[in-house]
Amino acid sequence: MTLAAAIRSLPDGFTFGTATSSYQIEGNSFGGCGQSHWDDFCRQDGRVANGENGAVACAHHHHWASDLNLVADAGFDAYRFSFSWPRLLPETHQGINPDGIDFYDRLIDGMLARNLRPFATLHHWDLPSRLANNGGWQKRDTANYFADYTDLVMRHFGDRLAAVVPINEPWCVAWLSHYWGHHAPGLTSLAATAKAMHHVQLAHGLSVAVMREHGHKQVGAVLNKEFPQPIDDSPSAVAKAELFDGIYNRWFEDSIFKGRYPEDVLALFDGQMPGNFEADMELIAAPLDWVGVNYYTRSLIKPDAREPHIGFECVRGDLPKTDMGWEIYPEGLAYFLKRLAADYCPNLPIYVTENGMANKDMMVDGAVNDVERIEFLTAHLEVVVGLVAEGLPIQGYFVWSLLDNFEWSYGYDKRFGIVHVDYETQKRTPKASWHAFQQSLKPE
Ligand code: IFM
Repeated sequence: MTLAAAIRSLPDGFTFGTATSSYQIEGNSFGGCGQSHWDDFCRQDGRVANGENGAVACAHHHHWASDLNLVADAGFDAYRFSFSWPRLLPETHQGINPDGIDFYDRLIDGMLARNLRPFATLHHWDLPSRLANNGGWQKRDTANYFADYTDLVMRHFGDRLAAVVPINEPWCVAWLSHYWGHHAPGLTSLAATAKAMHHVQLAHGLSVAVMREHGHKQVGAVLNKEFPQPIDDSPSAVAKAELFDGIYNRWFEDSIFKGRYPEDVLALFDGQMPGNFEADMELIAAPLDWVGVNYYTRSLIKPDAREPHIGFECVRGDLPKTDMGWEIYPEGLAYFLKRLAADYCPNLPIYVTENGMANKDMMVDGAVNDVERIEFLTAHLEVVVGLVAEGLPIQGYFVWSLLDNFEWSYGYDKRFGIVHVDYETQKRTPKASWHAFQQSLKPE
């Protein structure tokens, strides 16, 4: 199947969009943006490739209008973006940055003027430094401040947002950042992780409650999913894959859709969970209007007794890989979409809110022929086509990402965009994948 055929097979009204996030593209040295813990993390030796940071990134703060033109000209009908908490509240919990308000006013109005539906995220990882320095997600206070920040966003922008979620990929905010230390704040502590795993979910619940007070009717959650495959058939590999699934996946679905945390992961956190966390579960499980899945790859789970606490490591197998070293495994996307619909939220609209690949893109004679990316996206869209035909309520698909951008600890080395960015000149060059979408979504 070609990309065009996959797109044509999806029903009228199916949403096609592309996604970005604030720290990865805006350039936080512009417009009075405050410091986030990512700025602090980038300053630490060895944390980010080449010591890079998001100070300039894609200078989207300046180029937002032409960037939105790229979204609209490709034929997408939705754009997923995130608000930057430190851009709106740079110094204190109440001191609003007027330039931040103006920037998002222009951006959202710019989307509406181009018939792009704004899909907003309130937190895509740029936690204000003042909160991080006070314990960040280990502290309950951070969840309360997040509720206040939600109120600010809803008051200024809520009625113009087609859909909204509190937090992008809570697993990354909690586990990846506090247990594996790959992301800010770079901790490797089980005790810190247990607190963060709960407070990020509490922040979700508090934020959803504020959105409801403002009457928003398209409130969702965006969860990243990685398919855990035991390295072999041994009972220990199977058991460890189950634990990985609990940590990565079930922690978030079980709490949001069933109002409880999985027992196996609670056992891992024994004695480290915040006191009386059970009292928050009803709030965390408040009904949603939709759910988003971000999907990229699988992990092979290999028991390893030397790994403290968890007793396994994640390794990669023999499948073809993207430039991240991530195996290409569209079957995993099918697994999670089916599991959500079957076990967690029957009939709830589902969106694929991120899917894409880093590729060793080459600029040749002014063009980037990223055929690998077109194949990757087509293979995953084919999965969606099959499941929609089976009756799953999948309502949209967003490509990660519109632009090459700051890929967190990998800096600018990894290119995920369907539009190439020259970081010296900020010139944008649509890649072959962008043209393939345009030809499919806006045929002549
Ligand atoms: O770049 C990230 C994004 O910020 C969140 N989801 C995964 C992407 C690729 O790693």
